Amino acid sequence: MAFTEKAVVFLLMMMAAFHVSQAAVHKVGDSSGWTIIGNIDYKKWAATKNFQVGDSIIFEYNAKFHNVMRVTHAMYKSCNASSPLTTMTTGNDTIKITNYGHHFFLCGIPGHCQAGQKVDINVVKVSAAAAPTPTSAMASPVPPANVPAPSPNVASPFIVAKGGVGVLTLAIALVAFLTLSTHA
Ligand SMILES: [Cu+2]
Repeated sequence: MAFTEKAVVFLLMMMAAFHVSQAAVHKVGDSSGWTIIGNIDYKKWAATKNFQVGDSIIFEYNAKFHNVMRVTHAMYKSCNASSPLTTMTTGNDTIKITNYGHHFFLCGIPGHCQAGQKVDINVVKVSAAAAPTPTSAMASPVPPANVPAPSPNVASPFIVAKGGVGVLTLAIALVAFLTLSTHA
């Protein structure tokens, strides 16, 4: 392999590493959006996603017919829309995930939640094995990717975790690059 090829491989690996650290945007229901038409299985939709702190969730819908209510687990289970934690009504609502755990949403229009217009966004904590300590991240010659932080008080643990994953991938890429160089 020529040096330029190896450089390209390394660059691609770098890009992959930075991609890991990028905050994602998840549109609820994908192209269908937030609706009761088509019997969309939002549980199934959520199961295919990997939600992380720092990601954004977008609810897109016709504001004449739907809304978005953030509710508790009990309210989610029973489709109780009487006292939501927050209500959004613009038809294009973005929620930034700032903490781990379950985030429950439903449509507050009578009958819609019962018809399946409810979603449980479960944000799983990055495992300890996947996220190296801040010390190892600081020892790395490559600075972690710049991740837009939600707000100062919740930002620090998130940056460490996300930056840590990026740095780990970078380290793997570096090792792969060195291996390629040695075996040329
Ligand atoms: Cu609705």
